[in-house]
Amino acid sequence: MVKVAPAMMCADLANLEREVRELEAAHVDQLHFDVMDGHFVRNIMGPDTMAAVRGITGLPFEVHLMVTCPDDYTELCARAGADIISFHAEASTSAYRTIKLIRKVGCQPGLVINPSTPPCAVRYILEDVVTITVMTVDPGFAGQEFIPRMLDKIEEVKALIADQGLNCLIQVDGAVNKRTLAQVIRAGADILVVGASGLFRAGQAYSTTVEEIKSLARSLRL
Ligand code: S6P
Ligand code: MG
Repeated sequence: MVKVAPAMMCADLANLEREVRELEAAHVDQLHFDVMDGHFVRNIMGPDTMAAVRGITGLPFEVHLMVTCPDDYTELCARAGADIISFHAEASTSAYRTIKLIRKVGCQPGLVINPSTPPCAVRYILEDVVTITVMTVDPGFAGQEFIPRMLDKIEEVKALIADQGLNCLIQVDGAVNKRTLAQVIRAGADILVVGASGLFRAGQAYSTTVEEIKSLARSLRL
């Protein structure tokens, strides 16, 4: 079953508890928190929002580290309530060490690749992570245009996982919405990060959107 992971930077931050209750009622699978250092990407956002939300929900949390030094953030994110910590292949110069640090703080590791990074970048790390996130926009901001060439990359990552007989899940992040959803699911996405256009500003109840996504996934995967 395809999982739905709302990108919380797109939620109404002035009404966060109400947002979280509506997402729980819509049966989302986990929450996606973007953390950005203003260096790896131009935007800035720390883990404080995640820590605040940890106090009000038992949903699994994944943190997407868009930072130059992921090793410096593992403990901070674990303390703020992360379950999965995802870091960028382009940022970590010592990915195996980063993975060890993430496990040491009691979290599960995930790897993220930018649109211009080839799928072979995940080849020697697949068995050590629980998710590979394929970015379908350049990281840093919500509301960008989907990059269609990424569909091939999702398929290629899927094939690499199958070749090695692994259970690692593919997450897709960036402009996943009504226009792109079916292609992303067909290409092999297991977890969909949905943000502005895909959920929070889709103009309908979150429960309707989540149900639409899940029933589309069921029909495409039958
Ligand atoms: C983008 C960030 C994402 C966005 C997400 C939602 O740098 O990693 O997680 O929050 O993509 O935005 P949208 O509007 O692209 O769906
Ligand atoms: Mg993200």
